[in-house]
Amino acid sequence: MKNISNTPLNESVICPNYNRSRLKTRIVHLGFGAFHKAHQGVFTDDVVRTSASDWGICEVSLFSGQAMIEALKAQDCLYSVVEKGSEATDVRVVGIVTEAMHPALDGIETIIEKMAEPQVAIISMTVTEKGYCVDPATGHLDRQHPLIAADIGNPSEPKSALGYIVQALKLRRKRGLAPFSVMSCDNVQGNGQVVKRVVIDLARSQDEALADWIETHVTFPSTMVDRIVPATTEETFRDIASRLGVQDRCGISCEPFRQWVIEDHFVAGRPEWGIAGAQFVEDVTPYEEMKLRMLNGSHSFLAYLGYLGGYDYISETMRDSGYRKAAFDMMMQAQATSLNMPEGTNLEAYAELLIKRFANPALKHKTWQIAMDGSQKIPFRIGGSLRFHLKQGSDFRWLAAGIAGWMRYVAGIDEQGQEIDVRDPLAGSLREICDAHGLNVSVVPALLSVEAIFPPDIGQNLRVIEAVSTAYQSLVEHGARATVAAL
Ligand code: NAI
Ligand code: CS2
Repeated sequence: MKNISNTPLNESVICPNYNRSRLKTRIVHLGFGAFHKAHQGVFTDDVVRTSASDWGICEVSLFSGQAMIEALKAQDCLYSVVEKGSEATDVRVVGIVTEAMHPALDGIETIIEKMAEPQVAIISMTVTEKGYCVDPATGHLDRQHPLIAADIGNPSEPKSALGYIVQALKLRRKRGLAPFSVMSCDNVQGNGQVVKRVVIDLARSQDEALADWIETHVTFPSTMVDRIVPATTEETFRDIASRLGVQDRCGISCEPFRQWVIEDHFVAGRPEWGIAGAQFVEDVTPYEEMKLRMLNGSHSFLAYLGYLGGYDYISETMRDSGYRKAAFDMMMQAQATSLNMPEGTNLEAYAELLIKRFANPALKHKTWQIAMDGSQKIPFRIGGSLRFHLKQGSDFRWLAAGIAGWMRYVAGIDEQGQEIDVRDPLAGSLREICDAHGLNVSVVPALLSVEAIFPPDIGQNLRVIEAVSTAYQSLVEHGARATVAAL
């Protein structure tokens, strides 16, 4: 079958300018999804394009994505990235993937053996916020989580990403091999510390000595990652095919902007990602907080209130002056004020750039996509800044409106009475709470009592209950557009 590896591509396509046979699998990535392809894949490709780097990646998907891995194998592990600016579009083929695996195609053992190969130095991951199986009450591993319960019962045939990592480390230790570093690239606050905690918790459930060895020898650098990469649709695939000259079911389309800030703690080396624009720092916390609060926080705000206001895409919300102004005010007044940034950081310029990026009409980023998994996202995006304002006694009306928008959204019925397809690990229990109250403001304290999302210092705070109730009441009486305009 004609594909990207065996068909001449359109002349303007940028193809690998290096001999791919020099690449070795030195990274195994878990979660070959939209974001990884357009972010870590592109950074690593840039390093190989401009240096003698031999860092290649074995791509693994553990759950969904079997067809994607099959397609990748069938096209010699090449895939395309279309970078869509407001004016120009660039198309490139990424060549750094050396292998592709899925448990249903290759078997669990093959993947663990790959991770345990001596030259593998980094296990990186984009497994979504929920892939870390954290118990929000303790910050430790949720042992009741179905994937984790299964892994504890049968460690040699893991299901969770964490289970694969523990098994691979166990093999390395047994064979006297050096450890690797584990690098999370998910939008999780303190992603390195989080994955460290849950990996060690899982290891400890099997073998104390293994857990101690991991604690001492494995590093878990935290990262701040940024690039807006909407999920692909049939329209995206048609667009990619017309630009390439051939179909690519592994292709992805994204914005031109990309940013990566990484803690430089790698036990077995790393690619020179700095060549490609990554920034190495001692502590990524301020950058992570900046991005999670200013970008992702306002994204969630726009997603819930935009969806309710009848907007399918983020760029549409930016054409509504009320939403555009509210998003900027939220960034500057609710989020930027809560940050403690290194000297010289210009948060106003950052906010202005975010508004421009959100407005990019070439990106079809669905409000519905960003609205997904709100229970996992809200704590990082809104929780920290809300705490800051409660302590300062300052104004947090944008945060309250965002939470109220989420509450109105998870009720599952939109402003026109149409069903909303709410995707969230807690969707069922949230819907039960909403159904018991109807579209009544009494639902606000009930939802604020869900401690997995709102710890008691937030959920039981009277100022929070009052501000969210006011915003919720406005949403029910006047709708999302009027509520946002009035902010
Ligand atoms: P995606 O849906 O295209 O890919 C998700 C990947 O995660 C798939 O390979 C899937 O198999 C895997 N996965 C899902 N649940 C899992 C679980 N419980 N355990 C192990 N693997 C699991 O999503 P996309 O766009 O690649 O986003 C993934 C994550 O990347 C996001 O949740 C976010 O944390 C981060 N991210 C995404 C950005 C974007 O604009 N798309 C930008 C910055 C970060
Ligand atoms: C978005 C993010 O889906 C979401 O929740 O807020 O994926 C966002 O596009 C990225 O973090 C941008 O880097």
